[in-house]
Amino acid sequence: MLEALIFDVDGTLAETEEAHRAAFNQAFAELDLPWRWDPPLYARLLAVSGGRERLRHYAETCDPQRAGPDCAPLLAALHRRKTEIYTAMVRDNAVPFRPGVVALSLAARAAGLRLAVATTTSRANVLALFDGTGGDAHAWFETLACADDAPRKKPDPAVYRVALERLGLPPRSCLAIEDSANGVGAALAAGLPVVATRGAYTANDDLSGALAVFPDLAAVSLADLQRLWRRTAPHPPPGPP
Ligand code: XBP
Ligand code: MG
Repeated sequence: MLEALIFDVDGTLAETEEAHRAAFNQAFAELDLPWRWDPPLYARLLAVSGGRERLRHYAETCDPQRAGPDCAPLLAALHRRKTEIYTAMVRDNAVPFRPGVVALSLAARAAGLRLAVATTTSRANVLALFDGTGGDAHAWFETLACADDAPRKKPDPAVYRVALERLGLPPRSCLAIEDSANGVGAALAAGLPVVATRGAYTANDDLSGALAVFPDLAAVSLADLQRLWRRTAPHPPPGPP
């Protein structure tokens, strides 16, 4: 029986990456760095999960003189400030949940399914997103597995394994909902069946391995997800002849 839905956050629960991008650029300006991430560049940089890892990748590939062992304090300060800016931004100017997310979450809970989050962003960012949308979501999710809990980022399966351990469920009794190639890869590597909803920044991602790819969840019912999940459930052994 499908027992839990495990949601990714950025790009899946909400289209938050534009807010992340704005927060990165404001942090660059405040620290007098000549860095500006426009949407096409940010789309490429999103191949690297994790803001901290994304900053290091950008510094090493695009501004190597600032990279190297001595840039770690700068990158850490940048990411701390970016997170402060982002949490204030989404707390004050709500980024709404994507179409269908609220209805599906409430239907799943009403049907007795458990909900969890598995994300490479920080817990602070997830809590700020929930605050900005009115706060109800704090009660929907039984556990939030975040970057704080799993330093190795997607497509590494670590964050999904944390969510599964906290739920006390085997991967096959859950269904992951993701938006990106890294996210689908992480769920599959953790042994979970996964469905995907393409986000604004993942329109061209390779989502192979997902049971289904939807434009969003607006037209997706819990029954649809249960039908898809049942395709992956082990068939009961044949009965006596
Ligand atoms: C998306 C990410 C995050 C955000 C930035 O997370 O890769 O790194 O882009 O947030 P997911 P941080 O899709 O797994 O929710 O700066 O806090 O990493
Ligand atoms: Mg995502």
